Amino acid sequence: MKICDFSKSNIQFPVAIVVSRFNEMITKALCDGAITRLKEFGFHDDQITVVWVPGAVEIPLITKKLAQTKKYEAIITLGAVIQGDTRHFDYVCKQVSDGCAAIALNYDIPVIFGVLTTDNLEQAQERIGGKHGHKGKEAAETAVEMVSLLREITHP
Ligand code: INI
Repeated sequence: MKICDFSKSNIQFPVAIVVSRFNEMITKALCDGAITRLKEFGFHDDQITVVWVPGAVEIPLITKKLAQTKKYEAIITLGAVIQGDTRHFDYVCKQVSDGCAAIALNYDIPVIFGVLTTDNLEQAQERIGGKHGHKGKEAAETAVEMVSLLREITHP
C-alpha cells in the first residue's frame, strides 16, 4: 500500500499571492498570515510575489496571467467577499470561485482558494486569527502540501 500524505511537508518554491484590496482590513491580515506561515516553512522573500488587485472579481484574470508565466508552482488567492443588501455578493462569489477553479485545472497549478465569503464582517474577523483559525495561514499550508503532492505524483 502506498499512502501519500504530505500534510507535514516542508519545501520551498516560487509562489505568488494574489490578494484583493476590497475589505483591506481583512485581506491585509490574510496576506500577512500567509507570508508569515510561508516564512515559517523556510521560504525566502525572493520566492514570494505578492500582487494586489482591486476586488475579488479581478483575482482570476491576474491569477491566470501569473499561471501563464510558469514562474510559480502555486498561486494563493486571498480576498474577502462580505454579504451586503443586494445580490452583488452572489455574482462576485461565483466569478472568483469558478475562475480560480478553472485556472487550476487548465494550467495544472494549485490555485489555493483563500477568499472568504461571509455573511458579515464578524464572520470574516473570526477567520483571520479568531475562533475559526487563520485562513491566510491555512492557505499557505495548503499550497505547500499541494506542491509536495503534485511533485510526488508527477516525479515519484
Ligand atoms: N469585492 C470584494 O472583494 N469583496 C466584496 O465584498 C465586494 N462587494 O461586496 O461588492 C467586492 N466588489 C468589487 C468587485 O470585486 C470588483 O472589484 C468590482 O465589481 C469591479 O469589477
